[in-house]
Amino acid sequence: MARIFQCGFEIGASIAWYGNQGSIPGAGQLTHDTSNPRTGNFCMLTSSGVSNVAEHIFGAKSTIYGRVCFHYTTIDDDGTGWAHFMGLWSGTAPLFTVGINPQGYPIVRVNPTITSGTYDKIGNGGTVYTASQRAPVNVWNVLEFGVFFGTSSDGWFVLRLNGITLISQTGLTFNAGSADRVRFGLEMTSFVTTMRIDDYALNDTFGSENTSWPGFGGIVALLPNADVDVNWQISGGTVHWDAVNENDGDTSYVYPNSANLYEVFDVENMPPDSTDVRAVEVVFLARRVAAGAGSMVDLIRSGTVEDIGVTHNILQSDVYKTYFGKIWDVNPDGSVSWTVQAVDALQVGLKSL
Ligand SMILES: [Ca+2]
Ligand SMILES: [Ca+2]
Ligand SMILES: [Ca+2]
Repeated sequence: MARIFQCGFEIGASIAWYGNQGSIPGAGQLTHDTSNPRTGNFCMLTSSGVSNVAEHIFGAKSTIYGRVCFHYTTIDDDGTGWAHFMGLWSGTAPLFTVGINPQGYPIVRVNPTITSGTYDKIGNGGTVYTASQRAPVNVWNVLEFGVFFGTSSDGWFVLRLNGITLISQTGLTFNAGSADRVRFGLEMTSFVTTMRIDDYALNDTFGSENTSWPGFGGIVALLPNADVDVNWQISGGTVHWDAVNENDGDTSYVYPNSANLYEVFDVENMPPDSTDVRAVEVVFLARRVAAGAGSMVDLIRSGTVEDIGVTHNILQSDVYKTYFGKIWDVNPDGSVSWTVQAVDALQVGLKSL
């Protein structure tokens, strides 16, 4: 484990993002948009006050490096609000929040609090640290941080904007020694602008890859484009990959009618200008229509190696939800760094349990 979370909103449209079944009462679905994403086909967008937040649980981490990219159109010199992009939490306690203020200065909140208003899903209040440099408008900005959740005046964080360190703070005492989840999306109040968000990445410090600053990379979707080993039932078509390469609700989909059935596809190649691959993840949409069994596992096949991901207990729901799979930091075929060629040859899929 090294990359512990990533999201480029690449499945698109109005999806409830509940990660690995973490949920936030009252939180809205994230609004996706195809206009001017930083990378890939989609970003998150809003043009007014909003509280669209989802949660993903990754397990307790004492040191985290992260990235979120944002694009906004208007500086409000009189505004008193904020836009929050991400909060790192320990259970029900927020520890660390990043965002910007209406004047365009990045902000960090340490030990933020939860208020009773609408904008309480990521974290508010706490000790606020404000960067000394504005983020430029009408360009994609890369906001990165490193944070150590020390609980006895040994905590620290560093904040970078577009590769430049703007805040470096030590001597902090956090309310908990680790974060186990991220709340991501957008909370914006008293701040009128068009705000886009894209390309979240969180790394821990373990393993051989993705152990520090995420850098300026981005996330692209490689959609299924050929059937390889398809054994599920299909509705709304005859070619399996074509039923699962878009977000069209119940118009076309596949479903297993018994356990231990593979549904494996080839996927699109990397974009032609790609030079480096940092991680691979299988992300999919699913819903369960009735009570009963609904478990599946994500998997990849690389070379002659099949590697099984994480077990997903699909939620019974009227709407499709997004499921984040295992993140492979290295190619399981040889435990080596990914190459563009290896990803071009990759097969991905699910197996019913
Ligand atoms: Ca994107
Ligand atoms: Ca479909
Ligand atoms: Ca391919």
